[in-house]
Amino acid sequence: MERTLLLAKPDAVQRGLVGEIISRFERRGLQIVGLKLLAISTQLAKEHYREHVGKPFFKPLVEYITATPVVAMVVEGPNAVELCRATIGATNPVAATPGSIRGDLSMQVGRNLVHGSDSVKSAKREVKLFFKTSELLTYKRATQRWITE
Ligand code: IDP
Ligand code: MG
Repeated sequence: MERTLLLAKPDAVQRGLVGEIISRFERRGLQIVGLKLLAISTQLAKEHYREHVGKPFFKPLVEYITATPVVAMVVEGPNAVELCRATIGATNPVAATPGSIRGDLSMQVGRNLVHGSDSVKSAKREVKLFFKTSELLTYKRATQRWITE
C-alpha cells in the first residue's frame, strides 16, 4: 500500500477550494491518514522544493508556498502516488487535462493549487517532512471492500 503527500497550496486556501480538492481524492477512493492546516516556513519550503534550487522560478515558488497557510494531507491506497498525480493534472494548467484539478480550476503554473509527490521515493521523504509518525493514523474503512478488491 502506498502513501503520498498532498498540499492544497495557498491559492487553494485563499480561493475556498480546499473542500473541493480534498473531495476529489476522497471520491477517487483514497483514504486520508493525515490532515492539517499549517504555515510552511521558508526553511521547510526550501527543503521540500530542494530539487528546484537554482531554477528561475525557485524564489517566487518559495514566496508562493509560504504566503499563507496550506492544507497538508497524506493519503493511502494502491498506486496512490500515480493516482494522485493523475487527479492533480499536468504541472502547467494550460496542459492539464480537463477533469483534473489543475485542468478544471487553475490557469497558470505559478498558481496551480495542489502539490502531489512525484514518486514513491519522494513521497516517503515528503511525508516525513510534513508529518510526525504519531500524526498518521491507521484505521479500517467499512467501505474498503467496495473500493479495492
Ligand atoms: P509539480 O508540482 O507538478 O510536481 P514541479 O516541476 O515539481 O511540478 O514544480 C514545483 C512547482 O513549482 C509547480 O507545481 C509550480 O507551482 C512551480 N513551477 C514549476 N515550474 C514553474 C515555472 O516554469 N514557472 C513558475 N512556477 C513553476
Ligand atoms: Mg514536483
